[in-house]
Amino acid sequence: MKNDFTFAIIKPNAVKNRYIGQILAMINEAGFRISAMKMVKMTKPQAEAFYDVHKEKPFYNGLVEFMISGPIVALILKNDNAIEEFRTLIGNTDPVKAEEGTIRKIFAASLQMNAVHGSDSPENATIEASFFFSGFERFYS
Ligand code: IDP
Ligand code: MG
Repeated sequence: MKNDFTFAIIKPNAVKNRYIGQILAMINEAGFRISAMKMVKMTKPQAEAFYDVHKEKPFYNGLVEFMISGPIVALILKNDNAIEEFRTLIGNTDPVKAEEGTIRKIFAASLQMNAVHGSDSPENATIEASFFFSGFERFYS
């Protein structure tokens, strides 16, 4: 069965550049419903834990520093086939390779500062959503 939610982050560069509104508008226009949302600034241990899967990668330290450089917006988004649909909406990790009209193509500053995060599997969506939100903070209808 295809999953019905994904976990997303509006990253620090997009928050700093005042793109929250435009990105949320694109998310809504693409048919997603917001199930949970908050703006927070991660601590270094939190960012390290969130990106633990990438800890051996050469970009890990830079990524952690970037993700704690300012507030982020964390989101749980509902839609049919949410993970795949959201990854299509945001485009390739590298904005140079991302399709025209995708969120990363429009709002990314670089490969690292690529404006948004989207979960890559139902397992990771569940882990990531519960890293940021309790059941009490989620709306299920
Ligand atoms: P994804 O966000 O499209 O799933 P991942 O490979 O999971 O891409 O990488 C996580 C994040 O790490 C990316 O969104 C980007 O911010 C950063 N990143 C990935 N590859 C590089 C790189 O080669 N240089 C710098 N940052 C990178
Ligand atoms: Mg990823």
